[in-house]
Amino acid sequence: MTETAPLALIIPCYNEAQRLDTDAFLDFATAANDTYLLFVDDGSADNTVEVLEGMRTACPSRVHVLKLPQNQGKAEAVRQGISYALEHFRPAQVGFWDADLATPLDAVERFRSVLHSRPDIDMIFGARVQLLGRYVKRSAVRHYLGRIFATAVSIVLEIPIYDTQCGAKLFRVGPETASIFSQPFLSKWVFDVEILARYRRFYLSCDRKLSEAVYEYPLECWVDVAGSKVRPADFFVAFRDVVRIRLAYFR
Ligand SMILES: Nc1nc2c(ncn2[C@@H]2O[C@H](COP(=O)(O)OP(=O)(O)O)[C@@H](O)[C@H]2O)c(=O)[nH]1
Ligand SMILES: [Mg+2]
Repeated sequence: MTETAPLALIIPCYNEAQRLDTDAFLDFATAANDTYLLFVDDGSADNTVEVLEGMRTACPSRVHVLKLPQNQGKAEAVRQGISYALEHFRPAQVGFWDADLATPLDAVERFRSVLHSRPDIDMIFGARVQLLGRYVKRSAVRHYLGRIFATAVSIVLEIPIYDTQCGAKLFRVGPETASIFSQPFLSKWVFDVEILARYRRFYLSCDRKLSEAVYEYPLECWVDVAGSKVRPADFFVAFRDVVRIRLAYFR
């Protein structure tokens, strides 16, 4: 079945049965009548699939579930979700959102309004910037590690980006989108950086600049939700992956 939707939002889920705020997702799905939610179960070992099926039953027109037979990591779960959504829903916008709702869903409409008002922008990235008047709560350690990482990425990608790793991102669908997501990523952890590297390579072919196509949206609210499966050692893996991305995409 092929459907059309202005927005298809992918929510990668790995062992999320305990954390998933099903009411928040269902309220959002019911209110946003031009949006499909595609939950991708990444081979969870808990009863995530049951929880997802429950949401689908409650709102079958808006909630879809894609089940991966085994755990493949967030990068592949997002990639498969986006490819599936492009093929089945023919959306005008796609995106992905962390299942823990560290970024609340009300930011989705704010991101979309930027895509509407700025035709020059192809992607909106949530940015976790601690400014007065906003509620951005991250542990000091994660904040400073994040700053070091973002600085390294801006040097490697040669763009002054503040936050590549926030799990809230939307993309305008264009003729290039399917091919950006068609091949598995090299990196399990910093595929966000790899997406940028892929767009950069595409823009080079049409004389555009990556830095002029990305909009970082300073989030009004972001809360580090307990239960993260990312370990401190992944910080070093992330650096290694950034180097691999540079070698693979900047030749
Ligand atoms: N850690 C992890 N997350 C996954 C995996 N597959 C999908 N995800 C999803 O990726 C998102 C981010 O995970 P989380 O543990 O909150 O990471 P963090 O907030 O970046 O520390 C959540 O929606 C997870 O369910 C996986 O294999 N490992
Ligand atoms: Mg999280």
